[in-house]
Amino acid sequence: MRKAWAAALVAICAFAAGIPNEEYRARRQRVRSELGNAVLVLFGNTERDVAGLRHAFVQEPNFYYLTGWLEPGAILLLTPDAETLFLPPRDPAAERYTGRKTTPDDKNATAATGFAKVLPAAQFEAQFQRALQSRASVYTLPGTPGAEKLKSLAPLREFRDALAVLSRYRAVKSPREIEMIRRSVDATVEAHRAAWRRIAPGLYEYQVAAAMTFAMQDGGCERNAYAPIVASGPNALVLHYSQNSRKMEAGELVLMDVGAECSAYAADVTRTVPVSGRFTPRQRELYEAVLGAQKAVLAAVKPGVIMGASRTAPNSLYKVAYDYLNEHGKNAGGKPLGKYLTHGVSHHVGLQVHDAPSASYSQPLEAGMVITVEPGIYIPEESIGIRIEDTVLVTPDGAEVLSAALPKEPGEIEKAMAAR
Ligand SMILES: [Mn+2]
Repeated sequence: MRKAWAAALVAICAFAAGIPNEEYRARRQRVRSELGNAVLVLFGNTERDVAGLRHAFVQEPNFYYLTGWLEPGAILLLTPDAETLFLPPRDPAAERYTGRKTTPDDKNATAATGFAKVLPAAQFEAQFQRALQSRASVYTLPGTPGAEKLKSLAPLREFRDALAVLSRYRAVKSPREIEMIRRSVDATVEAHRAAWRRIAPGLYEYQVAAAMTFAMQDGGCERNAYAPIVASGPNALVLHYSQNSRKMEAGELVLMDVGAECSAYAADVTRTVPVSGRFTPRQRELYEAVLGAQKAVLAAVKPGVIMGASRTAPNSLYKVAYDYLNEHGKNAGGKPLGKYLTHGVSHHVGLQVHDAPSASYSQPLEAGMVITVEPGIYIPEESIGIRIEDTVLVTPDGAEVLSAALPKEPGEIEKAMAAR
């Protein structure tokens, strides 16, 4: 049964892997139509930037969003009336280590890249200068080595932030992107279920992370979308804890913030469960407060609302969570819980787990955005951290919880863990 499910997911992932070249071309066309009197240059990652013995090569996400191109060292030049992809020359020594790469004189370069014009990277500078002759400004990713290089080539031009523009586009997902994210979320839900089957007093956090990573990759996803957080007991107070080196004890909670990346798209899901399978009364009380806050936020998600980055931002998801926590539950001294909400409750999810990184927290939500809903409380005096996070699609009239298949009611979690 499980095998069949996994095989089906692999098949779906293989299908979904093909966002067709036409969709990337349409994205570039949209950017070009809004360039005005500017050009846009994006540098893909090089193997030197990101690959090594510890990490596999990953593409720069903005470059990937506009090209779908996964090979290293490429450069994208967009003008209002043309688009060009520049590829590096053949490097037989490097190819012995990392495999054959496409070059501009390969017969299939146009079909493989989806660009009518593919040129050697050595021609980039001349083409860039020519494109700039009649144009005033350059969009690129600020603060990158590429941006510094462009500034030295065009010191008198105005430089603009391409990340701001592309984050705005990237925040609203296409139907195909939403399908990809659904696959990643489904595999992530299976990973959490696998963790629940494995968790027990005496087990190390990395053993739970291993069970989750196995389930995701076995389910057709290439990798974790981010370093898995398996935080037992006091480690749950550390928001991005990733050592995963502690032995879990009976009576503690374990927080798992773990998500798959399938065909380049991330999922982001957190559950907090009891190590020995049953919440203590106090754990359950605090858990119910977070769960209530999470449901209140989910009920508030719809177009027009903002995520918000402060406790007072009006019409914001943040304020909904903060207010709920202040009205439900108390700390050991009888004070409200709101002050223990120490991070944002939402962010975009997509090609990156924190997607569209430059998108504003005060930008109104739109249908087609995919965000997290993840309130949490972190109470050092009680050595307890609880976060509940779902990946959510904003719909025309509300929200669809993509990770709804993963239980979060305390009774359901206890039941699932008792059934092992
Ligand atoms: Mn998150």
